Amino acid sequence: INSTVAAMPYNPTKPAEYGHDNARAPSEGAHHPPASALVGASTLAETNHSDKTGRAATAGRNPTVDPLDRVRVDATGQPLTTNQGVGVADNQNSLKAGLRGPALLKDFILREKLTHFDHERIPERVVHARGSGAHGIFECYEPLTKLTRAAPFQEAGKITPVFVRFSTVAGERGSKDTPRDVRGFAVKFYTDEGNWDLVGNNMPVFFIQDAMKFPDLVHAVKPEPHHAMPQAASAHNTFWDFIGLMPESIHTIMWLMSDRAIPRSFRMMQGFGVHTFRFVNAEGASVFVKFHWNPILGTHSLVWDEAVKIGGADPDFNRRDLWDAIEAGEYPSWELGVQIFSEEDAEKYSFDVLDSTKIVPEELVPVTPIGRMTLNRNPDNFFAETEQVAFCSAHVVPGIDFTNDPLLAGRIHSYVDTQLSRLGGPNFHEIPINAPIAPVQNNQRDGMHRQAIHRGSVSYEPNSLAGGCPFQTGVAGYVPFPEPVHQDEVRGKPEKFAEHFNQATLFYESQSAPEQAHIAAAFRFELSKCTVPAIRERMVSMLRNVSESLAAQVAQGLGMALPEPMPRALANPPAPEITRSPALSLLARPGDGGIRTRKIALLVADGVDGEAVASIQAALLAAGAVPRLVGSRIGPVKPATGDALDADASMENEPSVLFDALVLPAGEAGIAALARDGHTAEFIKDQYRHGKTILALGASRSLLDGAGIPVTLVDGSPDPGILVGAEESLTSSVKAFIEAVARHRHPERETD
Ligand code: HDE
Repeated sequence: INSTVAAMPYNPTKPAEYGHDNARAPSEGAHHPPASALVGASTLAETNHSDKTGRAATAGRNPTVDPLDRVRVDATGQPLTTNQGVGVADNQNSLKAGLRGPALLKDFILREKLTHFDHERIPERVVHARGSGAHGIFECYEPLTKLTRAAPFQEAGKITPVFVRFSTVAGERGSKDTPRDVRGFAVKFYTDEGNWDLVGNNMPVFFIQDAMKFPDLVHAVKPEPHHAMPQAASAHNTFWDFIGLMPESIHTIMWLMSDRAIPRSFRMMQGFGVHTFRFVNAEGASVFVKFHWNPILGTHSLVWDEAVKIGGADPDFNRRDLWDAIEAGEYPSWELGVQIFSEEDAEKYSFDVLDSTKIVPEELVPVTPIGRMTLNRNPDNFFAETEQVAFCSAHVVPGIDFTNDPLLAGRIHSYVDTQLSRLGGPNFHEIPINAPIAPVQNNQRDGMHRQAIHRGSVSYEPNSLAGGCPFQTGVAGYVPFPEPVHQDEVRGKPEKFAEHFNQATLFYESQSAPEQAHIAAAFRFELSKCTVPAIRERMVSMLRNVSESLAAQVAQGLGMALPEPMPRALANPPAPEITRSPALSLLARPGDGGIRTRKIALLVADGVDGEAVASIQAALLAAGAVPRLVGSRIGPVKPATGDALDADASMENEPSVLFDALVLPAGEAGIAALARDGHTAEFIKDQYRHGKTILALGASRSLLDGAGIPVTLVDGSPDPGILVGAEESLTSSVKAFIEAVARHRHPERETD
């Protein structure tokens, strides 16, 4: 081949990219072949073996690896080919009639390459366009055979593979991770009896009660159609115009204005099935069930100013966090909990369990943990897996059934329908990430992109020519719960659906003081972006039915007089069962009390006390955190004591908002050098403003003073998140620091 290439009429003064003899080609070994999916389970990332970002992933096999192996492609050591498998001799130059002549139409290799490229994009999801996915497993705690015959819940220890996709809702595919928004939490269980998709959100309630209103809701929140602004934001006229006219949305709006709408991490948010579903057991008996995912790391949020700044510093903040944690072997995990109640109990509640704008308070029906999900493998290819995965509320398995929630009914239709245009036809179930591990046999045939090659002459049932196969399963397959239906056809809503405010009040009253303050601030921010005064007024009049104090704060924040309360649809609404639900506050969800995977900045400069830096770094690594040495620039740092340090981040490329906590070093010369850099005070101020823990060692207290940071709260008591430690008592200072970081944030510091 080489001699043929050499004989070709190259322009001798302008050889192909790598030269005639490939002299400038990357040498063998200079590229990084992916770890073979067939041999081990670890995936490739430059951070995989870095103690700066955690520990190396442990090798382990995920059950979903096996079925997908048949389609995984690894080009290591392989020649380049066309899609027809023809070797490509030259991937640099199109075919021309002479070196300066016209390109030739018969260059099928160029045309195939460009044609494929022209069609690389597919339509993004109409909602939830931006998302991040991962593979994992679900493990059942105890058999639930009394309640359901659903395959994942039949035996203690039973493992079911899953694929999960987290998402924002309103933003486009390339938008940022940190807008104020609901987050999607969609789980595909590849069960032995077919795929079950639990397509949930990180909030337990939804804006509307009936699928009829979904397109209106989405049109209202998406960028306004005349100028396509704002991107990934609800703070604009059309959204609040719609909400003000839809009092049923107010409960979900309270969640949306709370810190739940700006999660610190996908790994630190709850998930909810939202609707009431049914469990059905082998005898056909049914109970109502609501699904809850509770993260082992606790439920934690950003604060708004931080979320806004992260949007610029790292728009992939949540995506990177999930990816890095899994690469580092810090597999995130959630407990699946269920609330189980009977139809008779449900009849008695003050709200309707078919209304997706209502929760069933945990104080009324406790959440029982039934299993644990762990995400332990990143996708190999974002498009093939995360983009092409198709979730669908209609994907249920025997043992799981629907209720008459009118929102759910619309979803059962919508998800299949949307894939027809998004994934280009009715065979999207054959795309590897969507294919069940349970065998698929039926008489559906043909259509775009059909993969299966069906054999034989029979594609109908009943048949005798194929011996009646594939045959109906009878009760072994999916049998719907025989819910009796005998009513007139009407367009309308049940009476209890008309009560909108009890649970909005319950949510607000159950929050801690800082959480309530954040809700008021969020309303103030969002409504201040509405340019039509009547829209602001309508919202504040609605808030008067939730909380007079909240309405007054928001009105004050908007510089407006309090309007009359909005008339209620029900003059005498049913009294709520409870008026406080501690479970609704983030304070109820601290997690396991550790600091695993928390990113901690250790500021460094020439002249810092290197021994202290190294020892803190080691202690934080031992606690499972991710300490990073952050300098004025990246690269080597000469400490006053100890070994040379290597700053792997700078205050410019990894600003303060990307870290959960901060350590200021000891060492006079180093402190002086940091004080000379204008970024230092900004870095410290943002840590402080966002309620994070700061440890100031030795003389670095002067950096706090320089940034105007007090070490006490406004009432004069010590700030529990500001620790000033002497170098001699390093061990106890670091211990206190770790405990303070585990509290996530110190909201007592906040003044608005
Ligand atoms: Fe969705 N929703 N939705 N939704 N939804 C979609 O399906 C829809 C609703 C949720 O990561 C779409 O494949 C209707 C509630 C998630 O791929 C679409 C209604 C909840 C995801 C659709 C709702 C959700 C979607 C867009 C009201 C929480 C992302 C692309 C009747 C329980 C899944 C797609 C993923 C995606 C329709 C309301 C969660 C258009 C009609 C309530 C997590 O089919």
